[in-house]
Amino acid sequence: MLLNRSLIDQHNESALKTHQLKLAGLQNELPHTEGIISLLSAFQVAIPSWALGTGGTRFGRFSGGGEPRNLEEKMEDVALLHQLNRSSGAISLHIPWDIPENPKHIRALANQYDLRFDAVNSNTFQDQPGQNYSYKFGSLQHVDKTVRQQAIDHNIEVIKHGIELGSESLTVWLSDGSCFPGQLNFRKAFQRTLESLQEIYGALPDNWKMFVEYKAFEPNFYSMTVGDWGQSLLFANKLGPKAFTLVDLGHHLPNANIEQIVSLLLMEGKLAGFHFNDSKYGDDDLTVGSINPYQLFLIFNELVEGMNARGMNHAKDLGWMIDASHNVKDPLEDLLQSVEAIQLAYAQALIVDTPALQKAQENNDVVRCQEILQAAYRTDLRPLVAEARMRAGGALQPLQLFREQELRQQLIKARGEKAIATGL
Ligand SMILES: [Mn+2]
Repeated sequence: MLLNRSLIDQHNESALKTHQLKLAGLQNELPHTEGIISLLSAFQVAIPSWALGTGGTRFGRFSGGGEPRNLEEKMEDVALLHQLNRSSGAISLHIPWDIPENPKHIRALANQYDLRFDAVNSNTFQDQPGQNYSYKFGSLQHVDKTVRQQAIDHNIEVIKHGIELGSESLTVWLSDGSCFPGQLNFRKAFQRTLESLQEIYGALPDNWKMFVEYKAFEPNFYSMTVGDWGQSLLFANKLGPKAFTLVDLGHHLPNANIEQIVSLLLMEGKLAGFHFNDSKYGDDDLTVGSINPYQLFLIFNELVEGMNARGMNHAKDLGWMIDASHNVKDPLEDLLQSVEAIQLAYAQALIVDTPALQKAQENNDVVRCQEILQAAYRTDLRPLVAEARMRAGGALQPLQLFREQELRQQLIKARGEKAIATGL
């Protein structure tokens, strides 16, 4: 279901006067607003295929109705988001939850919706029906070579699906690890995982990247074999130039300095990109920017500074993906909020007075450093983000338009109250 173009125009027309007043204020205050608007327009965030239905916890799941029932409907939802905000022009698939049975048709549909396929994600953290060997004690690290081979073959299969869709990266997140001291020989688990990853790496096409995602704990609670950025970087360095470390914001121990991790990975040319979300306690998978928007800004500040230092293209050289779970919100509303939060943090980072900050740093002027960062963070850039969206053909206020047009009710009408997204 797509929105009639004229409804977006009408919405923009009705909100235009107020918007222009706010925008003019910013244009007076800030230099280079045009440059920022064009960077914002180019910046696209991939929507994960697993985040379009209602998520849940191990205690329960409370469905919201009108969920996409198959890959085509998931793409339809992403297309709707992209139509509203013009910044969700990519989808990240999870295999086997969303196997493209007819890749030609899926590719044509993506073209029609102006979507591209971002990283494909493998899954060796669950057993699938009909699977020969269990991943109960790990996959790529498993003591039994036949289990490892099954996991390797699955990852190669995922690469093949990705090739058919025009994807150019594979994200590997492993739940491998141990729950109790003594359960695992850490060194052997690392070596086996490395050997398995090397086989998968060997199946990557030349223009592909492998993203090695880390996570501090859960589902294993004593050790994770790719538990932090150091371990991920070890793997990435040993694998070769096509392997990178993927940062999922929720995969750290509490209070980790993620912005520093990002800065150093960028310096080493080993940052893959992001899984955006937010958390209060652990891997909560909450809406990015909902708990700690200042941290998100600080991360983007390091990203912008670090990417500029390496002459990188902000939009294309890293992977920008959301990885969240929507347990109590409408998934589409949550994703609109997520993309807006990311765009805002990016915009705030773009207005940081970097030369002044660097000078203050060299002079040990700690007070000035804080003032410079917080001046950017406390500037309300929502009108600038809205302007970029409108110029690209989107809505000034996507969330408002989503509600005004009762889009969820329409989806429920089309798909039913009890529709459940595949994989959930
Ligand atoms: Mn993730």
